[in-house]
Amino acid sequence: MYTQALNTSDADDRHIEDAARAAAFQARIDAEERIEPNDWMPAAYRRTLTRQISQHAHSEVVGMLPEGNWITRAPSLRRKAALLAKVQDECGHGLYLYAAAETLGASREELVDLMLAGKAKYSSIFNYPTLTWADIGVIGWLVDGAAIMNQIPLCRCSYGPYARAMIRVCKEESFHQRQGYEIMLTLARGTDEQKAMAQDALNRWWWPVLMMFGPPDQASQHSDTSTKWKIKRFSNDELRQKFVDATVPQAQYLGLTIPDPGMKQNEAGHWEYSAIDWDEFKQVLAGNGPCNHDRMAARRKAHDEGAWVREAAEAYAEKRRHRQTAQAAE
Ligand code: BYC
Repeated sequence: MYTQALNTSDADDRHIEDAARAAAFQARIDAEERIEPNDWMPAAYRRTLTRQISQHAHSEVVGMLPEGNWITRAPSLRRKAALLAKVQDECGHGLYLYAAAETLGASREELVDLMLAGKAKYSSIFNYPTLTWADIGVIGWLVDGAAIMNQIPLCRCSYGPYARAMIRVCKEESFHQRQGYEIMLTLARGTDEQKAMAQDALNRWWWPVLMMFGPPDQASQHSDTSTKWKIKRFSNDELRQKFVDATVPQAQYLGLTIPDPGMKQNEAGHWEYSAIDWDEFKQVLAGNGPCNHDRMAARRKAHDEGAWVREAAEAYAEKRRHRQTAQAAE
């Protein structure tokens, strides 16, 4: 009878131990301490970060496609060099992010395979086509502008490797945003035809860019836990509003019109925008956006064609390992 009272199973002990660790973990987060790869973390924290960081990495890599489409058609050597550098930067961002995700125990191969199998998401925005040169201006101005708004707070994310990767990414995104705005300024001050092209690109990209920030707060399933863990510092709607408020004066300076006739500034100075078509967002996430099929096909083709590079890198690493073992044995 007495022994029964003391008879807790290993599983119960583990449960108590995990609860104590989870409390200590949350206390570290609340104290603004950084969590590093070898620190204990709840499995759900590891899962949510692996999901977010890998989706972010996939977005950077898929995001090279719409702009890469214009490298050979950029209107001057200067534009070509800047665009080439920007697209290379996006590739670099993907690599830092896969490396950050790997510190959580998931290999880059397995994360990439999930994306290629259609099981991991990438940003909805990259499922829209780049029809004219003005789209390249709008992507830099608005897509990178939205990315900066979302990523600056991620520089203070609780997970060290992600937060540190974001610092460099944000610096580079800032160059991208200016590059895009300068293209828009040139077009907006150009001929009537160029100005019309700039306006048309703004009309097509405005609403998809607002969707980049994710579903409205009441429909955002991960926000509560990600906020508690200080992965997220602002909600999807808060960042969307900050972006709109920052962008309206930039559009005014360009002399372009935001395609939202119902938009008005409230007494607090915020720009109130009309309802977003969340059905379109859901369709794009479900694989039915204008370019989902093309983007996945292009990624799968690039992956298959890069198989020999991965094999060569493996063979070289193996050769180096052998050499090092042989040298150590001498
Ligand atoms: N597109 O609970 P929620 C770039 C998903 S690349 C697709 O609010 P969370 C650039 C979400 O994943 C910029 N899916 O989620 C590159 C979740 O689905 P799962 C990419 C979206 O994570 C090249 C579900 O909807 N930036 O800058 O709390 C050239 C519910 O959402 C989207 C990042 O990845 C979307 N737009 O918040 C130029 C930033 N939105 O996973 C530029 C890092 C939501 O349950 N990520 N979903 O199946 C984040 O900050 C957050 O993950 C989000 C979403 C704010 C995007």
